[in-house]
Amino acid sequence: MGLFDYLKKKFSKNEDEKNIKPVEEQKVASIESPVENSDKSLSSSSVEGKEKIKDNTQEAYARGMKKARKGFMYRLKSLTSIFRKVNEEYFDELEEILIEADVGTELTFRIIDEAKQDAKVYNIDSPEEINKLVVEKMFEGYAQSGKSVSPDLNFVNNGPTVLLMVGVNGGGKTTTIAKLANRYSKAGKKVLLVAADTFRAGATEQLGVWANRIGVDILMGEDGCDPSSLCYDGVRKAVNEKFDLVIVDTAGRLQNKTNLMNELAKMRRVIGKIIPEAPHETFLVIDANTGQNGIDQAKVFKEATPLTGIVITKMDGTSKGGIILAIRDKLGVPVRFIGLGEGMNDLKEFDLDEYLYGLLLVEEDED
Ligand SMILES: Nc1nc2c(ncn2[C@@H]2O[C@H](COP(=O)(O)OP(=O)(O)O)[C@@H](O)[C@H]2O)c(=O)[nH]1
Ligand SMILES: [Mg+2]
Repeated sequence: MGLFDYLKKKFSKNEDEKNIKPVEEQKVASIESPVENSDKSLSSSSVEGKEKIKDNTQEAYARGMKKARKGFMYRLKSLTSIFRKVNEEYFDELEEILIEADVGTELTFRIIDEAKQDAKVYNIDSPEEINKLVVEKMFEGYAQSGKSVSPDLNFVNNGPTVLLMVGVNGGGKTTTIAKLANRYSKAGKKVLLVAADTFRAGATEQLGVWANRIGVDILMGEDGCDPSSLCYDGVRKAVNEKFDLVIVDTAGRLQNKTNLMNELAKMRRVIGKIIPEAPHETFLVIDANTGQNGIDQAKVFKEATPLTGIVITKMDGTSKGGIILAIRDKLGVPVRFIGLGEGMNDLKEFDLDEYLYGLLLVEEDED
């Protein structure tokens, strides 16, 4: 079964789920845990509750990826009405659409070259068929390079789990921390926030407002105080007071890689003095609108500190849905969560199938 058929089948509302093969058997869907798995981490145990979460997720992806869909799938479709057969010009247009969707030049050239070869070898000249082929190639690569990492946080059994959030200013770190804190506190976890972005004036207050609103604890220092000592105090407090999750906000200074590296290394060191395995998770937050520039930033962070996951924010605000592919291609770090809007519930676990459906197949909003 091809990608499109698989997705249509999986997401069609009235479909009897038993007819759908398990995800592992599907060509593209061989990565990351499906939505069903992710529900386990939340408190909802009833079938009805699970259905609700699933619907919310699907709806959030469909809504949040509208711009990306218009920037990609609608353009692909419009090509098919201009060309009746594929030719060199068709491939040029296709290449432009992929590059503008931020799939990345290298990956785009690779995909287009392969598609041209296939078109020749198998004698395919229908634009629709070539489009399908290209889309399948885009995501086959993702599926193959993706290890089966669960997007949900890996909680440790004993003591608090520590999550360090890094990324440039304005990317959405603080907002994402609030969304994660909200998610896990609702699921019954005792959450502590550490406002270790002490560099930017007002950053501490911003996190404080969120903590208050969500109803979780926060440890704050003075503006300009040493972020590492705040981390130390935060993790010690979390151990003593039996918190389940500590989320550490950090400053996003990128001007000087050595400084960034030193600062993050120091934070990790002091956290490790209290819990040797911590931080258990380090997420890099990337704004989907930053395109290739965002990928370059990500490389700097990856060199500065070990990363266990990426959070892509503001997917709702971009017509460039391909950044997910470029990230996987360039960084090899799994995307764990995706920001699909400003609301507290608009942060979802990254699910390739939901993402693809949102990018390729939702049709009701064609205006
Ligand atoms: N539309 C949209 N806006 C977001 C999303 N995530 C964050 N933002 C906005 O991005 C802006 C910067 O976020 P902030 O968390 O302060 O970034 P930080 O400097 O990295 O901590 C804020 O206005 C957020 O509301 C998202 O997924 N969608
Ligand atoms: Mg911030």
